[in-house]
Amino acid sequence: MSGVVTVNTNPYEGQKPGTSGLRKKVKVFLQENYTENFVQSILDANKDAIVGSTLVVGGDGRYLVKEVVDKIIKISAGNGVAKLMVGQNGILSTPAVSHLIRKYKTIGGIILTASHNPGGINNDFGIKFNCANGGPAPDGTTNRIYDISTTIKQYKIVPDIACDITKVGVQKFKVEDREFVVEIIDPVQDYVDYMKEIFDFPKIKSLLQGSDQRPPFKILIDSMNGVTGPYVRRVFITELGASEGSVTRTTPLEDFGGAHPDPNLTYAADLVNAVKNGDYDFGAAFDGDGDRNMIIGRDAFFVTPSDSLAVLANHLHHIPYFRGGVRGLARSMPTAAAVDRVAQAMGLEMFQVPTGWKYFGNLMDAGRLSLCGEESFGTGSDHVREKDGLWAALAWLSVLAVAGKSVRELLEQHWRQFGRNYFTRYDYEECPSDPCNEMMSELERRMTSPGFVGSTHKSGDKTYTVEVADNFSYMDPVDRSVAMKQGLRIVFTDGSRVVYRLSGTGSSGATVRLYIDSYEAKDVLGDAQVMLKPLVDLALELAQLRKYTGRDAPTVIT
Ligand code: VG1
Ligand code: CO
Repeated sequence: MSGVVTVNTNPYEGQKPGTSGLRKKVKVFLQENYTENFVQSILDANKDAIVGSTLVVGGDGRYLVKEVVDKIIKISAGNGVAKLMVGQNGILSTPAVSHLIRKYKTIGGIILTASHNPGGINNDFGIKFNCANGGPAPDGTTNRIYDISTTIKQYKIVPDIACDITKVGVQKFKVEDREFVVEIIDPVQDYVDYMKEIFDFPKIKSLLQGSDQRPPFKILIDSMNGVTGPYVRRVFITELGASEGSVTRTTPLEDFGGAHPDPNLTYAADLVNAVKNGDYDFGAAFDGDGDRNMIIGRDAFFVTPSDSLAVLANHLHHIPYFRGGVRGLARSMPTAAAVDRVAQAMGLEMFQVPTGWKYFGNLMDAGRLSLCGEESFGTGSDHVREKDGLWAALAWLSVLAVAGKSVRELLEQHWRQFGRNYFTRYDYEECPSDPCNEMMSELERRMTSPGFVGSTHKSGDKTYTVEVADNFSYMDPVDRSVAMKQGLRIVFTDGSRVVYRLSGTGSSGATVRLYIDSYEAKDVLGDAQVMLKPLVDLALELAQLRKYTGRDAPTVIT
């Protein structure tokens, strides 16, 4: 029998969850009681439900995941949690956690990830709490966790629980007069079973293997040394019969092999080059925790996430899960408006929420939202309450199996039907914080001054007139909660748009994001960087971005 020990502690500053959980350098989490404080704050924020509850725990395999799983086991035991479901070796993708919470009706889960941020002792770690609906905790809950962390005085722990997380099976412990159970689960099984319900696997399999009518469809799936490796192997190799050569970097590594596990044209350059130089019809990459996806076609034809969302929306009926009907569609505010046109054509409700997946959950729970996405390589549906990288790749393959077209042909057909929203995003990573904050407040002051709306701006051969200029705010239509200051937005009379935000997922300095979106009804086959050049120049000029960031060029262009 083990006893509960109450340990005195002092609060740390800054345990404020950002866009998606608390993310800091590993060394910050290694400070004495830093992690314990935050875990106890999560449990205290759920005080009424915690005794006798079940929680799911797992992470993306990065450095520190195993040690923190062990702490969570001991602190959960100390706080009267009845059962933990833990991924073997601490491994669970973010969408898999969301699914497990929903399937086993737990009160929530704790996800150990800093997502697309690099891992290893000198890089990032993160802790995120998801609620009973499987989704990231809403602002109300994360604010409560933060408030508790600012005054925390003690945490409760059972130090002498020794739980082996390497073996699948149930381990039972006696904690004072209660039983505490840890079930170590196969991280992949439930998730793969669910994918087989959602999609027509035989159909995808015959696409990949080819038939009398059609040559094999060659794919390359890149897990970027992140958590999706084991999921990708089970789905593509075991279930869909793909060859070893169709998957790459499928062993989760603590430092992601030194890679930046962010599936975009810059950080997933290996995949882009392999597809460009090889004989592949389709490429996909996922981020560290498996919720993001990048889709490319033959010759590395790039599908912007905003277009990906619109194309999937338009073909959703090809996926068995949606045969019962599609409810509404949604995107985050900075995401290009391509999907809005599909919603209109299909007569569906369309929502525009702030950046961050937590804002989609209420709409899904209310039965008003089926498919949603973000420009930041996030796509997902109401099958779980997180974005889901592998799901997106399977959705694309399902659509391609029916359409009998290449990725490029499908996109070009889409643009001819709906017109094209040209989109680009510029990221200026890890800039000095103070000047960036100043840039944002100065820009907001200017944008909201009298005379800015209606003003005209020349750039290249174009003239833009401001129609709307605001700091985006959102009222949740379900619970009427309000999120303020979600990004500076300038919309021009021709419908084109520039958006400025500071990232809420970085662990140091400030990352500035600039989003540009412009619609063309007919001229749909241009190059986005060329088409958007006047608008980009204007956006840089309006914010004086070069001056404040000290950067001539962005770190990443999408
Ligand atoms: C970024 C993206 C946002 C996404 C968030 C979490 O946030 O812009 O769209 O939801 O990351 O994604 P920010 O605040 O840095 O812009 V993940 O895959 O890092 O959990
Ligand atoms: Co992620």
